[in-house]
Amino acid sequence: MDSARSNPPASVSRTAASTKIVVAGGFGVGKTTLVGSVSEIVPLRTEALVTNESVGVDDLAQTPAKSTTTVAMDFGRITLAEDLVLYLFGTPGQKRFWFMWDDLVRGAIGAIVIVDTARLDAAFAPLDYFESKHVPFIVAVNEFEGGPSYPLHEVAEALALPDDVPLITLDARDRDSAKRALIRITEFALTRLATQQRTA
Ligand SMILES: Nc1nc2c(ncn2[C@@H]2O[C@H](COP(=O)(O)OP(=O)(O)OP(=O)(O)O)[C@@H](O)[C@H]2O)c(=O)[nH]1
Ligand SMILES: [Mg+2]
Repeated sequence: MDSARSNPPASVSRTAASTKIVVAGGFGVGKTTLVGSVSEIVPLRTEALVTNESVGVDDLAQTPAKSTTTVAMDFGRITLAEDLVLYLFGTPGQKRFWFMWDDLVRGAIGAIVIVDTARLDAAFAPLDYFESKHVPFIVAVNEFEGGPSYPLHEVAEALALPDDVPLITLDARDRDSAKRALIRITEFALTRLATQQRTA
């Protein structure tokens, strides 16, 4: 762990506003990886081994290399600007743990829905979820090496994304890339909030 991750500037922690962002998506799309790559504190993880009991319960066919899975949540923190701290909550991806999403989403200003182009269909349920909850979200295509690569407009079409939903690419393992995604959702959510307040 480097010192920048463990020691955020003291002035920031005393004066900054804080807000909550949810990192969501289907099984194994890179949610835990993203929270871990940007967090300036050691992220809290609730990983359990993927065991033989998972066979037939979880969709493991497309993720044979995956040995652990999130069973409750990931938690991390990043100071986006001197006056803005984000608390990051990563959801579990497996359907049997989705009952926890309502608790994780409560109070969040926005969400990043991560998608893997090899398993685009896994994105529909998370997208429907955030639409139904009226939580602003962006969609981030996690570019796995060797995975199918499509132009973003084709991904948007395949996912039937509304025109106003931002769609970006991402490498969940890369801190700068993950940070750009967080900046995007934060700007998007704050703009939405401002629009709602103007029209209320
Ligand atoms: N090649 C590549 N591998 C990645 C990338 N992001 C994540 N991975 C790998 O993909 C696997 C799944 O990542 P996780 O971060 O555990 O996925 P998750 O969405 O949290 O999974 P669940 O919590 O089980 O739903 C891990 O082995 C990661 O190292 C990426 O951008 N490229
Ligand atoms: Mg996870």
